[in-house]
Amino acid sequence: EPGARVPALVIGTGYGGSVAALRLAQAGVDVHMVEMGMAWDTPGSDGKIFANTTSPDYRSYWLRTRTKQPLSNFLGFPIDRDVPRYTGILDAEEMGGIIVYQGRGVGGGSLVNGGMAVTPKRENFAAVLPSVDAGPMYSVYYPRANAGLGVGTVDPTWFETADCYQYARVGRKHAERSGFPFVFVPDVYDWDYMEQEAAGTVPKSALAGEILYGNNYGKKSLQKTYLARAKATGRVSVSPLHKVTSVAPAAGGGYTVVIDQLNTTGGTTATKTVTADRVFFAAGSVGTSKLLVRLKATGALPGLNSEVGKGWGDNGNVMCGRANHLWDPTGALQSSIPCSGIDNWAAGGAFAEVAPLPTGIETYASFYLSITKNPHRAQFSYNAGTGGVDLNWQTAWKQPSIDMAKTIFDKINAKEGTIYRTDLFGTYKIWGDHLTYHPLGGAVLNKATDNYGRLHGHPGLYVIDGALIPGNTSVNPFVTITALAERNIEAIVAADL
Ligand code: FAE
Repeated sequence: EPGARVPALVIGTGYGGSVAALRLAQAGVDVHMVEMGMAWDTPGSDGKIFANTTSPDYRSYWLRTRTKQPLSNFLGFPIDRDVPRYTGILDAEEMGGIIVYQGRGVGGGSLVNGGMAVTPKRENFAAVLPSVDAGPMYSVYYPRANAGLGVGTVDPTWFETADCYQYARVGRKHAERSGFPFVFVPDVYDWDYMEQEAAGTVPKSALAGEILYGNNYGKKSLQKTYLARAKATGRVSVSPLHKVTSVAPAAGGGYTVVIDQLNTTGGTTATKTVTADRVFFAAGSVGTSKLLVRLKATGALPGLNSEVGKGWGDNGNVMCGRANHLWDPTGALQSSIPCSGIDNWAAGGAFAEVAPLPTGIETYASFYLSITKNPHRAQFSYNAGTGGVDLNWQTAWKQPSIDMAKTIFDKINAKEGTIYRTDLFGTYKIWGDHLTYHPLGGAVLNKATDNYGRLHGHPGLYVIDGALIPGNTSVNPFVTITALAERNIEAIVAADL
């Protein structure tokens, strides 16, 4: 309520925010979570909470009047369409040289993501988080995160015969024929539920192509895991459609937090002010970075150091498709939840997810999202003219990612006698190099903060999300974001409360 004082305020309800809320509440602290997106707990007129990927509607995009699909074209035809402006679930945020996709709503990215829950190889960890001791991460915090998230792996026996994973078996065959290690990728999707979908005994979600705009069944989003446990403590409240716009030291100690209440077309219906003893920035890499950069530049948080806004990367994301021969169909039915990948990190700097192309028709296409060792790092800066925050990422900075992905796919194409698809991202365009699903960094651990996420210069302010991670995790990021949050909040609860 306006004017209230809260012991702990968490900005955002994604992975970092959900871990912070649960562990603070378990330590006896009352927590208030502020989320700019919707609650996503009420069905629309079609009886479903979430829209299907094949038929985007008002629920699909954050305040856009036209869809911005990651695959913009199919067979040469543009597939974007008009939608009503609404506080929908997927934000395609255009940041200069790159489109950054993010989830909006209670659960953050867990609402829209593929659920791929990958722990980096331990030998790669020192490059991911150089200041963090790997020992406790791998013995305590990664296991804790995996358990809390409900991570599991496809039953390898079922995988061999499931129609919906023919595309993954073709991906495996081509990877192995070219000598690349093929790996199963764990996921938070309920694998038993997916088997029941395939058997036709339950309503379909993964097998109905649901993913980008939410899964109505089967996916264990944060709403079903960390956030459910946090709410069950009785100490956590959540305000959806509320956006934090300012945090500044309060006269009597603590911080004054200014919050806009939004309506579903994005308008502000009220502005509220609360005081918080502690504030946890968990608005995601972009959300947290933009807030901190603006608050430093405008003098609201003058003590923040010059590392704020730096060290941002795209996790080296790049996408491509390959056109298979007619004897290698990938299946008309494809599970929207990927279950496998090709690991060429050590030799070529690329880890490629064998991704679905759930169009409902046979496409003879293999589709891949690669995570690469892209070295480029961008910086957020305040734009006094617009009052906004810009990111200086250059589109050309994707070239190293393309080169690394080619270490896998040029070889496979040569071996199979196949070519790249040129119809998925425009006309005659091979590489999906215009986007990232994995924004990381902007308030890097042990630089903008101490080694546990305490922001320098303002005691009681913390960063606890993907902004802490300097640009790359070598695999999909949310398990690392969750495990790091578990590590940091344990230290904060022990020492600061
Ligand atoms: P995040 O989950 O983004 O949560 C931040 C929350 O803060 C959001 O709900 C925002 O709406 C909210 N917020 C932002 N600004 C404000 C403000 N000013 N006031 C109030 N609330 C605010 O942050 N990762 C994987 O590991 N595996 C995958 O399979 C995978 N697939 C993906 C697919 C898609 C399409 C996308 C978009 C992402 C995918 N990711 C995947 C990335 C993953 O979802 C992402 O790294 C995490 O969600 C980031 O977690 P954070 O806690 O940093």
